[in-house]
Amino acid sequence: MSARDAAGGAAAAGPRVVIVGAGIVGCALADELTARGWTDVTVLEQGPLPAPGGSTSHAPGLVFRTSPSRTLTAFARYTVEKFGSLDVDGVPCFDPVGGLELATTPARLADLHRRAGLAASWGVHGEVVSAARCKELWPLIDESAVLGGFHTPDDGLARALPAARAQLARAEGRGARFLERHTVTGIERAGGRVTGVVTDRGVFPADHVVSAAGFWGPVIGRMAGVDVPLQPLAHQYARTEPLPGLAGATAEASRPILRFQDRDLYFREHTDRLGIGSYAHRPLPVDPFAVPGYDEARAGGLRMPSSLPFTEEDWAPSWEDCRRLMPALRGSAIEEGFNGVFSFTPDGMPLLGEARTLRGFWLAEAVWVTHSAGAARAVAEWMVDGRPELDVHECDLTRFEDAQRSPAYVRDRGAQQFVEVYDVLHPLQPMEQPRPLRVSPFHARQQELGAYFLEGGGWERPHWYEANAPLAADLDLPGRDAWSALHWSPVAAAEARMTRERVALYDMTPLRRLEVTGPGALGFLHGMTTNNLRKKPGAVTYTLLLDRTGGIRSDLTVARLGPDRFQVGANSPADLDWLVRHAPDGVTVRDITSGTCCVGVWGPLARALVQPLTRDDFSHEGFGYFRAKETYVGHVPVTALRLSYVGELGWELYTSADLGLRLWDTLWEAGAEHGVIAAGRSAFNSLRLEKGYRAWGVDMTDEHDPYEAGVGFAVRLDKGDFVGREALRLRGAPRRRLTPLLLDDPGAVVLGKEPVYVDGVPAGYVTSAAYGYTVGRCVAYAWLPVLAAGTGVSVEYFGEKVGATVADEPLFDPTMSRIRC
Ligand code: FAD
Ligand code: THG
Repeated sequence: MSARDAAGGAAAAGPRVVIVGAGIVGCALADELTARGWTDVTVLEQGPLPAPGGSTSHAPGLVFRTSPSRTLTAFARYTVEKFGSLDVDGVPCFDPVGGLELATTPARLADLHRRAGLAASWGVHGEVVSAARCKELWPLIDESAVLGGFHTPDDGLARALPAARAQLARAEGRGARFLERHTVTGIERAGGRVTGVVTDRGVFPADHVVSAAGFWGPVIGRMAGVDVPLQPLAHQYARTEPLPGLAGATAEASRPILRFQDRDLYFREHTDRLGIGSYAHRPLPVDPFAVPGYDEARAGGLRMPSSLPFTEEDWAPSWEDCRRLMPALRGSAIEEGFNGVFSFTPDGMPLLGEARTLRGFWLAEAVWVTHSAGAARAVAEWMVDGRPELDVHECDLTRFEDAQRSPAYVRDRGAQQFVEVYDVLHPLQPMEQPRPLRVSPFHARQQELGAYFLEGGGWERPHWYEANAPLAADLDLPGRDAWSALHWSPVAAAEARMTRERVALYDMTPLRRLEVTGPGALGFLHGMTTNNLRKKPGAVTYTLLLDRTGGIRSDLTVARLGPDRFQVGANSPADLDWLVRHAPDGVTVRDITSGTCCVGVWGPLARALVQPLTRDDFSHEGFGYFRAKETYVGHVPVTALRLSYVGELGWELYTSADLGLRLWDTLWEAGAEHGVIAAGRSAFNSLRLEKGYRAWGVDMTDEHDPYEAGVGFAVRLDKGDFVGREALRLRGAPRRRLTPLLLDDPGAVVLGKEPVYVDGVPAGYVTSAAYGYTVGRCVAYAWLPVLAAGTGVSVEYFGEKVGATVADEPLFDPTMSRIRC
């Protein structure tokens, strides 16, 4: 008899769920699942309850909601809302003391304005305040050291352990079981599904298992054969002795939680003491496999597994910084400190979702207290309803490529995330290590041309080529502020112009390619996507993957290369995951990105360049728009697709990786007489925005339907059934739209994520933006209420309001005369 049967109990509803770990995440998830009627929930915890010894047990609980990630901010907003409604014995689980981020350098002050913009975009109230106001809010600081601050009055302190207890109690009230001192030692599986969880005290059968084991995630993952790409690192937290400046305090805290990012420090009150956290020290990685569970006998209730001895030598410089910021600390000392362990992922985002390789095995890992309720709600919705309400693609555990899950990568990137946690990071800021990781076969040529590489998905991606600098010499471009000039060059403008006027080669290798084959492939893809795919081989179709509610999971190009053979141009690894999950027997879905490469040959002279290299007819009549051919270019077998994300005549040419360099050289040599150039992503992004082509994951996500996102043209409701069709039928008229804006001032630039004001009120946010070199204005797409073309709005950029006007789209070549020729 299993432990579960032995427990017996009341009839529980829903599938059998076992959650590993009763930290803040496990408790929140049990609460959210049982609230949705899944009450057969068992939470297994190796430590003693209610303080089992994980990261939650001593998290100081600062909740700053503002983040560049809209998803993380939404998670945090829900945490604040939820904890605000919870209490334990009358003590509320959230204390809205507010938040204050300080600037001591001009660059930081500018960044605080940018963060204020992010806050406005994501619905968080905050304002940039003077040094004097900072002093008023935090009397201990030396006003002369501070230039200003960002004050968010509704941020505050989460009481992490009480919040866990309150959610635990509520879940228990609905039938969940929390079993302490149960150490999970194995995950049972059969036929690609989880079937149960093994502990030192018996086996628990399960239909779903969620690892909420915090920084022990990789240990549980190994039991399930699933990579859990997180790196535990220790981080210093110390408390001062009682401070005269806080004498007489009765409340646990009354001043805002405080961040001093210029010195990688944060502060909170503990009644008459200060608690200080530091990210200033060297990364202190911890091997999760070497951290034992909680052993009360040995620990005497004090040393929890997530709390390592304080290292004085790492603390010393930070203590100096603290005393400079708060002179009152000069006469005081640290009373206690520890090095607390928690999780860092390669990109700093949580790991949520179901493993592709093991059905029913879920992760809810690398989640801060700040995001815990929101993340748990998303996972619960995902499990119960099949999808979260909120777009969580940035947290989806499938986002990492194979090359991004090696222990070495996870260790290096995790450490880097620790170092950068408070840095001012440009949206294009590339990772420094490990580089180069993935390179296309054209890499050597790109280096020769002086490519300025940035990194995405592990790929080295040229943003422009210094070799083209002479072409930029005579361009008359508006100047840029320092921020928008970072990772940008006027050479991009020249590359854009050459693409519109002559011909350019674009490395499209990182564009994800899937091969879908088998007798049922056509029916499968037709039923999974919105457009009509029942066309003869040789057709290419732009189509959408929707979820059941009609939200956009991706936009694809589907090339029918043979009766049962398709090449799909996709976006994120989640597309592969989604198609593999749904593929019936006899249909094979394979990611062929790594073994192949792609070069885009685009511009009015593209045909003149390519035609002499092939015996096939590349005329408009012989090779129409959105058609595919398998042919040869010089010595190289290629699949050619006639389409263009930059809005010019031309082809995407695909071949196997081994022949890539030969393909590039062939095109380069033939292009010499046409003045061919290599062009980078900076030009590419500008050109696609002028053309109004959406980027999935930035401009549109599964929170949006095709009509409001402006891709309704790819939906054929009359084609027969497809995923999302019924939901689309029921959708009303759009109340918001992905709206093209042109900034009024030809010299103004925004970069994305800025708030947009209509009639002076925040009404939406910019998704992507780039200077449109052909239209001579910055193009910005924004989610806004439905507005007529010509409406004036404003975009906030570093605290300044920039005028913009709703435009008609596309801004460039509405008659398609450049492409269909
Ligand atoms: P945990 O709380 O670690 O819970 C995981 C549980 O799983 C543990 O109780 C563990 O015992 C159990 N478990 C593991 N393996 C097994 C097994 N094999 N069998 C059974 N049970 C198992 N976050 C903020 O938002 N704001 C802050 O100010 C903040 N400051 C921090 C300061 C410090 C010093 C530290 C260490 C962390 C801080 N964090 C902060 C981060 C935050 O504490 C964590 O991200 C969060 O608590 C993680 O919660 P969790 O439930 O995922 O993990
Ligand atoms: N190339 C290929 N596949 C892709 C992309 C790509 N898949 C992912 C992503 N990029 C898809 N995005 C687009 C967006 C627009 C177009 C192509 C891919 C496009 N649209 C035309 C338009 O809207 O006018 C044509 C639409 C139609 O005729 O249906 O070209 O870059 N291979």
